[in-house]
Amino acid sequence: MAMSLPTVRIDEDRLWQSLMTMAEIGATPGGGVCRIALTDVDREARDLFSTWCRDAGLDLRIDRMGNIIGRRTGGDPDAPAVVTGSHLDTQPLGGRFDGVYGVLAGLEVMRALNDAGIETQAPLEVIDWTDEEGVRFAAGVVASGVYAGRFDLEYGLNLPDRAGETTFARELARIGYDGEAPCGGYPVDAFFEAHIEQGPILEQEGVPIGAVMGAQGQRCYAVTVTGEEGHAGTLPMALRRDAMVGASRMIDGLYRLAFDVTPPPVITTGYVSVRPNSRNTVPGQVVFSIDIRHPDNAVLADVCARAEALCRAAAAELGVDVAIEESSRRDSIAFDADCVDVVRTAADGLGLACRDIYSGAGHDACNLARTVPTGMIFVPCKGGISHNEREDALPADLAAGCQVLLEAMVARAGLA
Ligand code: HGY
Ligand code: MN
Ligand code: MN
Repeated sequence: MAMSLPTVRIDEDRLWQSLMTMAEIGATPGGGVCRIALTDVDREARDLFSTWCRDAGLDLRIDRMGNIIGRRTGGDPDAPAVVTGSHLDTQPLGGRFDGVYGVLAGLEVMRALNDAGIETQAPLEVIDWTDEEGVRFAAGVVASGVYAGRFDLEYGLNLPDRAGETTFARELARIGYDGEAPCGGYPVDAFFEAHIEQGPILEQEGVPIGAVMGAQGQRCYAVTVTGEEGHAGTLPMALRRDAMVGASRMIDGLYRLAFDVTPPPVITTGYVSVRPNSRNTVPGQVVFSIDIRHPDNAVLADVCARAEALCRAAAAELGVDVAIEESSRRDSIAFDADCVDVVRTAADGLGLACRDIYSGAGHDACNLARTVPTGMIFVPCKGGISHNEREDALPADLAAGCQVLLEAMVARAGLA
């Protein structure tokens, strides 16, 4: 397919400026962003995105999981839409591009088509998916999961936050994004997500576009280690049931396990909470997270079984109790061959080098791919750094990915 729209160019400066303006919301002293889902800062970002969508003439709706959907009608307004989007929420010490690039690149596609006076045959939509990162509620991508039919609505709305103080539904209502539109359950023609690679390959190879083939599988756990509180000065070591020592032994074992499998999984303990968390009390309870990922589902299952076994063995050795709760799981997923090809062809038509690539990170696209033809477009980020305040990307790379997104969406939607 030749380039379908030689005259329609996205505006690199407008895209960059939108990203920098959005990055001011939740800006951290280290140059990153903290916009945790369903906080007041998230609401501020949502409000700004909603205003920009309206300014671009999009019809705006909020669905039951708070997903914000900007719709640009087409020649056939009843045709299933070609959809794009990503997430505005971030990690606590997140970057200025993870997620937000995909949302604002989608908006820039709409703006560029407006400027050129082009109408597509199928409608286009751009979505901000609620709580992709899962920092406060469960293990992430829950709103796109409900939309794609992976989770039921009640499960999503009733999710407790990690502190056990509120629920997803209450926080949605508190920030005014408890929408009434149905969350999924209607036909969608295709979904494309533009995202920084969050890894080093594209930058190292000097390739501006990644045609994403799929994403690895993932399982997340919350592990509760229970011992007994005691006096740090009087309780003899031999009599202690120290939950911190138990958790430490398990976490170290999990780290070593990752180097004992080929090709290796990735295993991370990202949070630990200690009770009573006092210098001079032997910890009675420690709760920690486990995030295990691997491209091969069978290997992933085997690594998870070994991980659980080593936690139980450590507990038995130290005389503490252990409870292991799975908080989420997602099999590895392959994206739609036609959508992957549309991305490759769009890059080729623009004279942009493109290579097939596999995603180590999870994305909302992984949920959509279960029921909708889905593709992703990766662009380089500096040093492959992400989930880090130093996350960075070049305006030209972000613009190139956005131009490919425009071409891919129009190729799929057709011209009115
Ligand atoms: O965890 C992930 O892979 C995504 O960045 N939320
Ligand atoms: Mn992301
Ligand atoms: Mn992320």
